[in-house]
Amino acid sequence: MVLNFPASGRWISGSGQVLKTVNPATGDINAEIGTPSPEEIADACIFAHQSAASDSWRKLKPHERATYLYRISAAITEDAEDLAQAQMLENGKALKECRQQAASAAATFRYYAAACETLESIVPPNRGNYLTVTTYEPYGVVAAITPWNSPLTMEAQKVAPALAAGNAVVLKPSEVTTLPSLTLARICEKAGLPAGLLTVLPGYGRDIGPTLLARPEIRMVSFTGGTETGRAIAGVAAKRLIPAALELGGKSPHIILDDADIPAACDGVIDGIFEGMGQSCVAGSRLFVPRAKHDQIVAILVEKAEAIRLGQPTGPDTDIGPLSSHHHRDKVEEYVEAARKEGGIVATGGSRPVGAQFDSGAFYRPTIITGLTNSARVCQEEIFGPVLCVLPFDDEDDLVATANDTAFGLACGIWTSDYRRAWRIARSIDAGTVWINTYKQLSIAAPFGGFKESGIGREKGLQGMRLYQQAKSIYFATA
Ligand code: TXE
Repeated sequence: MVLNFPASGRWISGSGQVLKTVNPATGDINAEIGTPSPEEIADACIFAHQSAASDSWRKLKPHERATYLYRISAAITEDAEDLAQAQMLENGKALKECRQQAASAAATFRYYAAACETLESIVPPNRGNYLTVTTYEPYGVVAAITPWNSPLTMEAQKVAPALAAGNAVVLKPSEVTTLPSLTLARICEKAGLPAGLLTVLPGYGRDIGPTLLARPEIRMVSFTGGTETGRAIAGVAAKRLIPAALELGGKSPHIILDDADIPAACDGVIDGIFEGMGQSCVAGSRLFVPRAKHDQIVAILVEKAEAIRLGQPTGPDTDIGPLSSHHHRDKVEEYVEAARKEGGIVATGGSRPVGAQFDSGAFYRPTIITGLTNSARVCQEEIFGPVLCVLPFDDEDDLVATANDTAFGLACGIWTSDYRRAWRIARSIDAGTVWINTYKQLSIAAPFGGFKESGIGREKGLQGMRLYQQAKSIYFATA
């Protein structure tokens, strides 16, 4: 049975080529999903535009719009297991992590419902006989283009604030993970969200993306994915003069200073790279350690990496599942081979796990590489897999210069018992997020995004709602 998708106010089968999604843990087909033709994309965008412009959405007071978001949040909580299973089937993340992400999606809708009710317009200081009120208006229709690594959280992070801001959303999920987006759309419908405010267009980026972004109804695009795709989308947005928010890749430095609590730091490093199989934009993939402590730290990390339990995502004892696709595993393997050729020493991992349960899945062992310098290809390019490179440093200046010597600037972790050093280094690192004595803690209330080639714009927090609005200043004469 081919699954339908919500477009133009109903669930349609689409006349594009049918998309098949694959379970990366087993190689089995999960689903066959319809995709839209260019005409159906056009119709869906026109319908979304009408829905955004209709009085029943455009003229709602923010606290009235909030009620929809509260209801979606409650409906996500009710159907959280469906969302978690849908994501697990398609990207192979351990079920327990998928469940946490479904809960986080519900919290995101709740947060933006509250933001809707509390965000204020501005009355700027008055410089003459007039009163100015700055209001924030929606763009109309926003395109949200999302990746496969964490669709549950990333889609909530775009859809919730864009709706809260008064827009309609046309969501283009990754071709690898469409089921979670269809599940979210069902949940929104069940929660009473009016038709046309959330459209889902399944399909390959190269097929859907150019047609979608060329549509005049699309007035803003919010993208999360790889840097090269982001660059292409920015090019289209520049030609059309529409804003593009881009959350892209990373090659984040994770730093252990000589005064750190080493066992705690090593736990943080292991989670920071191997949780979710390293398929996280903020994965701490370059570890900087004091030269004198290099061997001691590597020995601890190897022991911890070898204790990680790989397995089927449904397994109650599974820490990490497979990579999200067999194709992606090939890419990770190529990177490890490239590291070997450049003189890298594989301290652990560097191969597929052996055993019947791993035979047909896209599994790969957590891998730690030493003996390279920061200029090696694996230290410069985003692998997006379970591969950690350990790099020794000599002093703070050398550390900061080398940590910043990358095209990316997404995140950084620092482990130290000296808060002054933590502050100094945190301020010197080019990154949108810095963690001190923790890693990968993320709050919906704090802005998130990248420096340099890691992106443009900030999602999350109150700015994450303003991202989907444009300021308008209205002047009233007072004399
Ligand atoms: O990403 P793409 P891919 C990085 C990571 C990964 C690499 C490639 O390094 O190995 O990117 O992954 C849609 N117009 N990240 O190929 O292509 C596509 O269909 C419009 C980092 O999966 O960026 C999908 O919905 N859309 C990352 C989305 O873009 C297009 C998360 C992301 O896919 C398009 C994922 C086009 N021309 C990968 N081409 C992060 N920052 O978290 C593709 N798409």
